[in-house]
Amino acid sequence: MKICLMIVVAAALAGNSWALDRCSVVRAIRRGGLAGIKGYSLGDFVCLAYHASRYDTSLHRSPTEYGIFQINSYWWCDDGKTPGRKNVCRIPCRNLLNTNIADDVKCVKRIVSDPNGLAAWEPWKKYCRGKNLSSYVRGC
Ligand SMILES: *[C@@H]1O[C@H](CO)[C@@H](O)[C@H](O)[C@H]1NC(C)=O
Ligand SMILES: [Ca+2]
Repeated sequence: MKICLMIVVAAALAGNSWALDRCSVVRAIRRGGLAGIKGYSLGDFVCLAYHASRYDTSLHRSPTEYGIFQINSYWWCDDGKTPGRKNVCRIPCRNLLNTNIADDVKCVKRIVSDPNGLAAWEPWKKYCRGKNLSSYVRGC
């Protein structure tokens, strides 16, 4: 039992990632009031989070993309190093890598208000736009 637990802990540390479950993502997006903006559904935002990061709030594989929505450090957050960064969301990029995604959702709300809307995200265009997204919100 103890060994079992140690293996689980070691695996979690080695993986260094923190994925939320789907319904937690649904709830945070709902609370943030994203659904309905510019005609986008709750499913559009959940689908985006899934295809951007697989709900991994710690994802930071590219040096300029942060967290569950892969928010970019040129326009939206301050990582203290991206040249010319605008920090439109007024947030340190590291705050986009923790498991509280209320602030991430708030930043998405700002990003979506731009003319491109969700088309700012390639994964949304590729996997979510025009698709039946009911499975992303089912049961939550
Ligand atoms: C979307 O898919 C679900 C089953 O996965 C189905 O029940 C529903 O009718 C579909 N909606 C549309 C608009 O096709
Ligand atoms: Ca956060």
